[in-house]
Amino acid sequence: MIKIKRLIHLLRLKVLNYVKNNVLFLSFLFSSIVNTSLLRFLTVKNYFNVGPILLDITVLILIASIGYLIKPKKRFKYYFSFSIVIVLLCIVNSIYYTNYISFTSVSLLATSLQVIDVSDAVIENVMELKDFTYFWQIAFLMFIHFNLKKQSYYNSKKVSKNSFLNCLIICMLTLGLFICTMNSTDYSRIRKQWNREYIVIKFGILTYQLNDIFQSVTPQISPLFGYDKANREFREFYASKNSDENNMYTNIFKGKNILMIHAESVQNFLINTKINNKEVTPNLNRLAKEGLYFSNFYAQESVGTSSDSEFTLSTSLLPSSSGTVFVSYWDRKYITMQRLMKEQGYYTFSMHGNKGSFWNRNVVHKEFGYDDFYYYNKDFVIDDVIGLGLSDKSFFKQVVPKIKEINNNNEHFFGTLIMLTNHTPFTDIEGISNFAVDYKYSAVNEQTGLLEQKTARYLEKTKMGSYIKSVHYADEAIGQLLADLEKNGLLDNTVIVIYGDHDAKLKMSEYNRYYNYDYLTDNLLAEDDPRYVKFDEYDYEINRKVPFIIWTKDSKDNSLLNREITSVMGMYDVLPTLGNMVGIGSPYALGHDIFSIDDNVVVFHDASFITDKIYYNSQKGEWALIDPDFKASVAYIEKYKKQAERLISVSNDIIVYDLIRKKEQSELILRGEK
Ligand code: GP9
Ligand code: MN
Repeated sequence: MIKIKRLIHLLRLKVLNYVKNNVLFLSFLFSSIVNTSLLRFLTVKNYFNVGPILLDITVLILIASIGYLIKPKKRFKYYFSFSIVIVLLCIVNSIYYTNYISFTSVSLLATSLQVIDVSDAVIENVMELKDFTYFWQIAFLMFIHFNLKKQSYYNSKKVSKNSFLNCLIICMLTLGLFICTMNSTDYSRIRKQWNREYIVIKFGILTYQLNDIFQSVTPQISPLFGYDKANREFREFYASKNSDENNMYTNIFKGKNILMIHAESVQNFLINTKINNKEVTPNLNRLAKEGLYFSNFYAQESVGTSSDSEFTLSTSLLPSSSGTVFVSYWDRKYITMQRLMKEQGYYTFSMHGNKGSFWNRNVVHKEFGYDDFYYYNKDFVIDDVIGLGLSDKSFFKQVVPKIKEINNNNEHFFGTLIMLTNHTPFTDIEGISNFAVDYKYSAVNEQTGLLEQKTARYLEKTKMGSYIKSVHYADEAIGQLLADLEKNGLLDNTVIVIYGDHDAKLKMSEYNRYYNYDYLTDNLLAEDDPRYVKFDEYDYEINRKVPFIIWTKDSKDNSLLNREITSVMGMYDVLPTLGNMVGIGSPYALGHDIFSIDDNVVVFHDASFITDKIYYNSQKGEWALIDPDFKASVAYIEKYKKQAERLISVSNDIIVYDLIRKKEQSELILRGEK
């Protein structure tokens, strides 16, 4: 007992001694951690997560440890300067959060003056008193410093490599501890950095900001190398590219309003699907039946999911090979559908029920040529929240009067409505639709001899089940929108274009149950059962199709506009195809007008591709036949393999090296206009 007491006493003395000898170091550390945590508390209201505190401590000890290598008399200046940086970081982020519900990015600050039209932003409370609470750190450190000076503290100090090394060891330990708490979502989110709040909640503000610097600087550095080669290949590619010829669809929609509906995560296999004899998507089915329905259409997104699809649709280019265009390469010059429509005299707008900073849309949409971006609580009443933001039904309700006003004030409009509710994880929105996903059937009760209604547990409480309910909700929302548009006379001169932005990314096992459930045995069919539907990884890839529909009120009576197009088509074909119909086009489109090409190919971000004949997996170098009668030759595969790699490379070079802008600039110089 006495021994323990002595040990505790000794330990106390040691700690006190350590604190006495390291007052400045500890004061810096303490005040900085309080401030970075305070920022999290006041912004994302994240109180009980140890992860960000561990990482903040790691980064701060790393910074503070260098103080031990600095002469004692200059040490205060070092800690003081970093304190100012931390205080400013907290203040700037606090203000930014108040106004944009997100955190700042170096890449945005550098160009913010050109692109953020402040008058457009929701700056109701530019600054609040709470934004300045962080200043206490400066006063606190100065107070400590003057007291230490009085006690001649600095005279007794020396440069200490040992203390520095001890700090590094502690850093490794805290970092190791943090890494143990990370999951795969964390890794992917920090790499993509599109959900800034998530990163601050999980990693803390300091790691977020360091990661942001890295993400923002990489695209600036990479163009320094390889420009000449990229430029040559770019020019050669477009010099040899044939442009699509006019066809019977040319200008068919010239002068019509265009309303694009970005159908979040809606996949094509649910179109015309019935469960319990009820259609999952009755509204989409009707539109597909009455309009132009492209039934083999693929999104070509990469890690940038929704934003990549928006990018590919708008530009007919492919997503960038590293990072995402919306976050890292949004400031390059692109020929976009929005800009081209604007040049035709259209008013262009986008609307979305989530925060404007998501995917950096509040910056990118302006840059891409939308006159206005209506979003979240800037323009909508957030009266019904599901998942990430405003529910689709409430969103669409509020969208209609706005479109009406737009229609009254402009000759033509081109708008994009970005849906949100049908977003992963679909479990969050269980109960939003009463669509039954368990099998209902009648069977005779052997004891009573009477016919009974039975339910076999099919998809309820599975991811697939939640997804189907959620898609049903999205379909109802689309139905409601169309009915409201019609009521307001807004369908008379408007073309509705609906695209699924990417697949739902459900697991293969979900499909297995979906295709192979036998309600009579309440089990999955055996593989040797003749009814068994094989669904391997190739079927999975081929099944990632999303709907693409072009519909007008009277398309059902027009044989040109009332057709199913089964040729394989990709998101990059939308600009050439729809563009031809409205009288616009981009000379840099990588895709084709589907009505002018016979042997189309859809290239995915990893150089896998699909044609009407085969699906080729570039990772494995293997392919699956789509047309069972096709004899795939090496020459056929090689031709498309080369084409896929070339498209990806040219597209990525345009993005990274800003080749369209450079080409336009050199043309101006040649013409003597610059
Ligand atoms: C976010 C929404 C979803 O506002 O568009 O984006 P996603 O996660 O699908 O890329
Ligand atoms: Mn999406």
